[in-house]
Amino acid sequence: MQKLGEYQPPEIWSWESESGGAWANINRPIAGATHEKALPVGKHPLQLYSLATPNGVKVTVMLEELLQAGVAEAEYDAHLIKIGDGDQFGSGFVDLNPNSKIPVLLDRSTEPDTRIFESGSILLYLADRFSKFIPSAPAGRVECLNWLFWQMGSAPYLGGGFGHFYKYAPVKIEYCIDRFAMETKRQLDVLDRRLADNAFLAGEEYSIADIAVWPWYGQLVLNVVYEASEFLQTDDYTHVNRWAESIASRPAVQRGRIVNKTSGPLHEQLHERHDASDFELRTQDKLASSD
Ligand SMILES: N[C@@H](CCC(=O)N[C@@H](CS)C(=O)NCC(=O)O)C(=O)O
Repeated sequence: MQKLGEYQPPEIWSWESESGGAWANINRPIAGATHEKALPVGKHPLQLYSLATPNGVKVTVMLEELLQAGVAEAEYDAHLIKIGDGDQFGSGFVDLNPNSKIPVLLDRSTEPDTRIFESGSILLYLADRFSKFIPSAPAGRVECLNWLFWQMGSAPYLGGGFGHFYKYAPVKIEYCIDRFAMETKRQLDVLDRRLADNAFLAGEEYSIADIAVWPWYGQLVLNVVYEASEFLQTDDYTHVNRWAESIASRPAVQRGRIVNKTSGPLHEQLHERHDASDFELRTQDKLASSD
């Protein structure tokens, strides 16, 4: 790597595989599978292949919310995909998501099976399938989708922009951190203004818009992602904080956020979820004590 300010792009970019960034080992300029590997399949119609990053948590929260709401058909198996080990480049995974990113859902109750990738697409699929967590009136539905798609377009500036340069890049680059801190604060202000007059993003009803936005922006103000709440002064966004705390206290969110989690306290790590009882019996603290 060159010193800051000294880099001049060459005529043709070439892949420097050891950039030194936190995720350098899995970043590649090409798509497709790197190895043959079939995915495991559990007993439920819904098979989730994921990891508890904010994008993964959206789907496990949604599935737990559906179950909490009494939708028994939302029972699911959540298989762990270790992206740091390159599981997303296995042939079975790539067959389900050619973009090689978690989360991926396979619905085996349809003929043929339905693959769903992109977390927003998964949330919308589940909401429509079970008529839950999406307003039924056209105006409410559109507002819900407005915020769902807002999240899909905005969070890469928070994650790939701010989070990357603040936490993961091998050097702290003021220009990059400034640029994305500014955009992140602007986005928090967008949310704060919306939530000043509305309990939830789509209005008075908790919906897939909140389920998509909370793991990123809710967990940012709760200081769970990037440990940047002081740096960004996130306490200033009082309405976002009120909304984030109310969602964090939901039982389904407390369950969903620990599914496929491989870091943090052991009682908050449920590596795989195949049954509702796993929350009681199979978190890492329980598995360790039964060894
Ligand atoms: N827009 C996608 C983003 C998914 C995504 O970026 N997933 C990350 C983890 S948060 C991933 O699988 N990264 C692995 C890789 O880039 O190789 C979605 O919302 O589903």
